[in-house]
Amino acid sequence: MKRLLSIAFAAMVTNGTATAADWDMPTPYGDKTFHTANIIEFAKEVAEASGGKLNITVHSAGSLIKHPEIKNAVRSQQVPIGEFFLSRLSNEDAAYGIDSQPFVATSYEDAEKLWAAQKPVITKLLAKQKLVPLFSVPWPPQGLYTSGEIKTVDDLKGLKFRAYNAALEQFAAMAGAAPTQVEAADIPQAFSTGQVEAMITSPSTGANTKAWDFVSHYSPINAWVPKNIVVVNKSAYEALDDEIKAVLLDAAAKAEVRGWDMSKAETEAKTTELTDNGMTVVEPSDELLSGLKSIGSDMQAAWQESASDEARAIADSFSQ
Ligand code: PCA
Repeated sequence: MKRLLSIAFAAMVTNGTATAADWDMPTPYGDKTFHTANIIEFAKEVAEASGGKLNITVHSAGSLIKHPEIKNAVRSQQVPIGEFFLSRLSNEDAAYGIDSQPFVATSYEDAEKLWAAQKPVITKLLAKQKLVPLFSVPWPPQGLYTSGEIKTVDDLKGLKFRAYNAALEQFAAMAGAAPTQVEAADIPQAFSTGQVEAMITSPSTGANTKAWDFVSHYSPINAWVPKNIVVVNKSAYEALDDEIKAVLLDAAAKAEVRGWDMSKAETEAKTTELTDNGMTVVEPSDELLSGLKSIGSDMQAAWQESASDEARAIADSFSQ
């Protein structure tokens, strides 16, 4: 008994308290990104509300784990928690990718409705991998960055195009452009070395990567509203005391609300930043939009054919 007690005491001394946990949290995007700022705030709230019993250290910009490996790192318990771009998992199930399908959900209102339909489905899918979703936050609606104005889909032909997931790669290819996958952190280099010459992303990522150094025009085509997600490993979560579990879930719920608000505020603020730095913001012509939408409906038809029943159920409940 005496020996057991002294072991317990040693554990208390090394950990501060017997139940304290220190979690490393890899995230893909840089510190200037509002998603990262939101997560840092989340970590701070968890540390405060748990009285220092759960300390989350955020490792941003892929510094601990590279973006494509974050999900599996959480799954394999290499790290207990992490953030990634949700639709990157579309190769596992189309349910993960519906927010990145062109012209399905194009406003925050749509995105909220889509998330309500998507959340229960992906929660079940993630549970099979022993992952628990904590919160998900959208990027501002996605727009088009080019040198010179794009008036029709034909103007995109042959452009070396930066993509960040399979859906965008497909969309760019169907528009006649030549897509290449590039992480957000590598955008400036990809443009400066001529690897890419155009992209679709949010005003946030455009402004954070100083798009004005490489392209002259931004067109808010508002093609989709994709999301990041924060997930925790089930075993790591279950190892927490009930009181700390509640702290984590409460901070997560707050981070989701705060993140959506931050995203909405960014749309205008970051578009203004593009203009302030000399970019021309042009509303897309009807011809461009209808051309892009028609590619979107072809993609949607193909998506429906290959999607799982669960994924199709999301689309059905969203369109009601
Ligand atoms: N920014 C991220 C994903 C979507 C967005 O707006 C990126 O460009 O990689």
